[in-house]
Amino acid sequence: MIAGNQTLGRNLMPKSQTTHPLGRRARILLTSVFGPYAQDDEYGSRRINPMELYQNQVTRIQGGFSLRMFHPSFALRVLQANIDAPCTVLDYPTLEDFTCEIRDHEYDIVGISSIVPNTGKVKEMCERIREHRPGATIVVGGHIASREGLDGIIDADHIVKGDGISWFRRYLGEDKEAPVRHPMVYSGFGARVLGIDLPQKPGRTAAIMIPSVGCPVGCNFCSTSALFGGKGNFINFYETGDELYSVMCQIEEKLRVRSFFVLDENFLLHRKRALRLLELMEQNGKSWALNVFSSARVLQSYSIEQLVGLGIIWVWMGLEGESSSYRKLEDVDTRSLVKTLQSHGIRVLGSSIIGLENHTPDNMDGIIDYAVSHDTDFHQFMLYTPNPGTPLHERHRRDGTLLPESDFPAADSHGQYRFNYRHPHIRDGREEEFLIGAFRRDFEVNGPSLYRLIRTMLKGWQAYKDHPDARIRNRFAWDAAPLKSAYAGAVWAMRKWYRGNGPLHAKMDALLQDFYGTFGWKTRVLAPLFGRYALAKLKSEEKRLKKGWRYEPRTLREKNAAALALENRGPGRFTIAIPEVTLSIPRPASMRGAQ
Ligand code: B12
Ligand code: SF4
Repeated sequence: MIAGNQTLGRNLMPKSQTTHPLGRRARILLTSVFGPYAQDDEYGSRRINPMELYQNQVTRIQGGFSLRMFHPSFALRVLQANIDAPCTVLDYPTLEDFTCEIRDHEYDIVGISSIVPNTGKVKEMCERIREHRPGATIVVGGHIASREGLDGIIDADHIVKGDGISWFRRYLGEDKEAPVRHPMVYSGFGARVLGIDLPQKPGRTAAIMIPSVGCPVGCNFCSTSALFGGKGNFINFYETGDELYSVMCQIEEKLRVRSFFVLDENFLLHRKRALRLLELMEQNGKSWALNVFSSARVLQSYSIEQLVGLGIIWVWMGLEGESSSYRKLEDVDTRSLVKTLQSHGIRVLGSSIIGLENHTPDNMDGIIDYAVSHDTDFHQFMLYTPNPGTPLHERHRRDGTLLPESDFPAADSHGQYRFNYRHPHIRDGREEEFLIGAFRRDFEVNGPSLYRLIRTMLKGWQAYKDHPDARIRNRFAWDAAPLKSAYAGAVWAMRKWYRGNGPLHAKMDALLQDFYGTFGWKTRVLAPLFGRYALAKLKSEEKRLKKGWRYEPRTLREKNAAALALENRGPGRFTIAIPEVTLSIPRPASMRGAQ
């Protein structure tokens, strides 16, 4: 086990009492911070910091073309799945929901998961717990725990840095060495694009799969790596390809999925495990699709046959910036890598940083052009931000270049607005202009991400529809199913939308012709039918956005079996969706640090 998991906190318990007196009989509430999120308020919500991935930091200026979607808070599900005590999850509550929950229901422990920008919300939640449920122990975890002096800002009993599974097991007197149980949870909900709500059909939404947390690569700015011990460290939940395969089979069966969102910063870095998984998929004819994060260097170390064989359909890859000195990018021609991946149907989300040490107002144009020239399906731009706990933060702290909270609140330090430090070359808030400029140029030159995504999917279908291996062929057929009708209609609508924009109209037109050439008369008939509907929806979505419409996640409430058993005895409890959360794997997965 790596460093971390230490209990800091204001009311440090003496060592002899580091187990809760009720042990596994303690009633636990695990909660995310409260919403609404996409609005400016005194608790730290910000209009430009919605609880969404794409709209927040990827397609934020793409208007009605932006992919809108929420993700459940995975940490809460992972923790709940590994707690035997009665445990309720409250995800994305309003402040009122949260207050009612702690006031009207008995809890012995309230655990809050948060990131640093949401400190103000955690502070408020702790105060409400003290007021309405004074006997409860407050435990706070997640990235917020890296914030210095947190115990002086919030009134919590325990601030847990690092892995919460082992912390909770120890605290509740449960078996610390037991295999990690994986939660059964879909990766997203509420997906919407062009103003159309996408149905959550069984078999089309991906399930979440979390093989490990942390990352041994240890880039200087990376919170994910830092929280779990930094360079050389990570925590593996599943060591072998066999274990992963077993977990995936069980998720496939229970959730009826065939695609997985692998939330592991370096799933492919663990080569032996990934290749064993490939072997098992081949032996058992599994045509799964995987969405992964990967560094460019690691991706390049696999052959395209291996990537396609593993079912990689989507990859999140750090491009960081031209001439950045990150080892993960050494000797990689990222532009040609992106092109190759796309030609095999693999969608790429490229991630670039604005504001590296060598970025200046004078070279910014070139830097943005370079990023845009990748023509990735999606492009995230983020400000170079020293987050607490990272080596970059420590360097700025030593240099005295961090801005104090009074000048720059943590709530604004979310990477989509301003620097939280004095940059050597970029001053006067110009970073915001550069950031928005990067998004805009990517959108104007390359077109909507939806168009690019569909283009890549079509390439994949064209390349693999006649592949000799049925396992591969099946996956591409599954992936391409919406292309012939709905997606062709989306291209038809986008082509109409861009009729006054020569270059983009030409791109959409070429893609539509490619569709017609590939799928023939049926698609020629269906595309305008779907297309007219999509165009009308897009127009009304644009109007709605102009009027200031905001998208917020609905509140999710989930109980484990022990909590449900309690519910059944007590009167007046509200009804709650019951997920299957526990899943043991055949062989114990030890949790250990990296070599
Ligand atoms: C999924 C995700 C999201 C999702 C969902 C967020 C959610 N509600 O869960 C979305 C897309 C909405 C999102 C948004 C943002 N995110 Co985000 N996100 C992630 C991501 C990719 C994965 C988090 C995850 O689920 N990991 C898997 C779980 C199992 O790991 P974990 O959360 O670390 O949990 C473990 C421990 O931390 C601990 N733990 C966690 N909670 C608790 C609670 C208790 C009580 C205990 C005891 C322990 C504990 O135990 C868990 C098991 O080991 C991380 C990067 C990463 N790879 O970790 C960034 C990350 C968490 N996000 C980050 C940021 C900055 C943001 C945004 C501000 C981004 C922005 N501008 O683009 C917004 C904030 C939106 C808002 N209004 O709050 C930062 C946080 C940095 C920091 N120092 O605080 C991260 C680390 C990415 C980064 N930049 O480095 N995010
Ligand atoms: S490779 Fe990615 S996840 Fe790993 S340390 Fe670097 S930025 Fe973080």
